[in-house]
Amino acid sequence: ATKQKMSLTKKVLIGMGIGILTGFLIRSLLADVAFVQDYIVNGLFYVGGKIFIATLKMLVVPLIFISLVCGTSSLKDMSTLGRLGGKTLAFYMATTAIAITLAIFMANIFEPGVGVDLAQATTYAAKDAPSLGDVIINMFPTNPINAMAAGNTLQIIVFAILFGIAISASGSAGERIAAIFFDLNKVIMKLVVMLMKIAPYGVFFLMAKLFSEIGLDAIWNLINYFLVITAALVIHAVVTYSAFFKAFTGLSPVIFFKKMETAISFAFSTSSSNATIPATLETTTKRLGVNNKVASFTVPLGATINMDGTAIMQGVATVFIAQAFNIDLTISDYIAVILTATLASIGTAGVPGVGIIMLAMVLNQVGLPVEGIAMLLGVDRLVDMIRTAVNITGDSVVTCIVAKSEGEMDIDVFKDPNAGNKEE
Ligand code: DAS
Repeated sequence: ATKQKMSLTKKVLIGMGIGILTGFLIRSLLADVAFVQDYIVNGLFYVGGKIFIATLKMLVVPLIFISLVCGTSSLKDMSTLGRLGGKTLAFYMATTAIAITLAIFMANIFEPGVGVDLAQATTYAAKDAPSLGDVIINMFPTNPINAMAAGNTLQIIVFAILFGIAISASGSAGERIAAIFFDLNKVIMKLVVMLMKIAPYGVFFLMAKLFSEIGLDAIWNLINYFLVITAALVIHAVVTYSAFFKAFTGLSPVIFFKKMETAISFAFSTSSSNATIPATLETTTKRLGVNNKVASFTVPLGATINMDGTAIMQGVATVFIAQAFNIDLTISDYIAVILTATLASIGTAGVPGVGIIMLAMVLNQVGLPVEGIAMLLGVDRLVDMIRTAVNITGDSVVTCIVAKSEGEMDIDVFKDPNAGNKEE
């Protein structure tokens, strides 16, 4: 029988596993071998990982613009877009609110911050929260090319939607342009698949470099904090998402999670929702059967404004810092935390470490000392990987729910275990 081609997912998982192992071995056996540090860790691994991230980011702007113009121009009418947008925002906000409430609840039960040594609480420069008005005004690009050059995802989304609507209202001229964007979308998605072939190696380099530097000692002195966050992230992903997925699509969450493996491992190893957009878009359309007219809107939007994993980190971190500094939070403080964390996530893109920057805004809002963040930085690199994986999983769950409710999900593709693995 022809040797069954090992799926990309398997290769990526193997690349991740070997990378983590290699990192540990180098850290424990070769930490002081200059050659290894200079030419392997800071040479090969560093360069390889950076190139992998760059190839993913290179695709993000053209992919969002082309797929969203393509998707919006094929929407029948404006009311569809309004309905799509309304459902998407409602589910994104609902899952984030549940996430942060779960986090606050668990942090109050397990009290990870009680009795923590405040020695490491040094200074931390905090940025102030954008007002709702600013966030909404900043969504409209004054110069769309500049928005693309700056990678301002929300502005690209707004311009692409408006441009797509104009195409669908421009008669034959619009049809000709729409056909061009349809072809462009096929090409850019082919480019995504081509570049995903280097993923097993890219993921290996990222993990090997990270784990040859970061030790688990960073976790030990924050083990309670790390465990409470990880538990909340896993519960939210497995329980909340499975319940929502089953309740609103009627389909199997097990198949969903199985097909999400590649995108989840991309998010885990890049710690960037934005860089994972190509993988999330390819997974939701090719493997889960979501029509591009829905995914092209919900996936980039979700990568930017929907960060359930980040909200969970912020919920636990806020309670942890309050406990560490012996400050009691009132119910209205918690409500302020939930609102600020949700609002802060809208104004910031999905890039590594953005959650910590937003955490400072949340702490400021409730008058908690931002110095507390300095205590959490040591373990944040690892937490960022797990919470980013939850962020994009939440984006994909809502994408499927909205698509299914619009009749824009191909159930045969969803149920086909090999969907997306076949070379087109
Ligand atoms: N790394 C961010 C993301 O890409 C999440 C975070 O920093 O909290 O989703």
